[in-house]
Amino acid sequence: MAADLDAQALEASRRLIAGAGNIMVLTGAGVSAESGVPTFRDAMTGLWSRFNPEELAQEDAYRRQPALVWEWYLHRRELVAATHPNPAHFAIAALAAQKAVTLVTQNVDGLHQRAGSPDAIELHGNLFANKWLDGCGHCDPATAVPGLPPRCAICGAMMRPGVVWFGEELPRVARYRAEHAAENCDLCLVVGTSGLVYPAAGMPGAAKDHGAHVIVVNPAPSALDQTADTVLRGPAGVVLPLLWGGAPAAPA
Ligand code: BV8
Repeated sequence: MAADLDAQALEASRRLIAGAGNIMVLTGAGVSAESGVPTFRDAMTGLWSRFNPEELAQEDAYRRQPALVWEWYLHRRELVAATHPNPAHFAIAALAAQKAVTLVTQNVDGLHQRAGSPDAIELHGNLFANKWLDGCGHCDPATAVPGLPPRCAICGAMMRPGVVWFGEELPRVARYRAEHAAENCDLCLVVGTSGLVYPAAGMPGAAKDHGAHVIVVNPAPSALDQTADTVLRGPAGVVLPLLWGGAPAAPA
């Protein structure tokens, strides 16, 4: 067991989960760390080390340097496509088979879905989705002019990744569903997030304000430790299977 994982806190958390009615699980990049997906701020290795991801994941960066930003997303797609879900993803999928769970993720890597959580609410979109920047409404990927990035053959609009950039509103339905889950759960399990990006980072606090017990799982201190009733200091791939047993499955 992870060195600084408190056995009493673990046992108390096990009991809370077993007795919970509605569980909200909020995940961040840390849940995919053991799959080898660099966390949002780690993705800047090698070629990308001289850039700040929060500067690249912005619309004005895309308008200024479309080829650079588009290549950054292609690079991240390659990284993620080579990974597989880890025991943390599988454990969360297994929990949903036993309890009423709403899974809300800040991640864009699609690993929850590949681990068997088809209804993962993606607050920040998906790395592998595409959409258009200022499209004409008839932009069609099938006829797009290839390039970095591809462009609409009709209006010349740039294709862009289907993620939520900083300064952009979250998808309305996803945000509504996540906030509803936060306000109606009796247990909020926060896994692998630094708790720095809003409005996602405000959701555990909203759950607590509505009477939920908040458990944080993270090997390192996070901005949400203050909100937590219980902090389990360990890696998600180790802690989650200890909390309720995770169904191992073949990597998708
Ligand atoms: C919004 C998709 C309304 C893109 C992402 C100024 C101008 C505009 C907005 C703002 C502003 N100032 C503040 C804001 C709000 C802003 C924000 O919160 N900024 C922060 C930086 C202060 N939010 C927004 O802009 C949001 N929209 O508010 O719209 C609006 C509109 C206009 C103006 C104002 C408001 C949109 C936010 C979405 C941004 N898009 N991703 C892409 O991926 O390219 S966010 C991106 O970063 C990720 O998706 C993720 O959500 C976030 C990183 O957070 P984490 O997931 O927590 O990852 P991190 O690496 O930080 O931490 C990993 C954790 O895992 C660590 O704690 C580590 O200890 C732990 N860990 C490591 N290993 C393990 C582990 N845990 C468990 N097990 C392990 N093994």
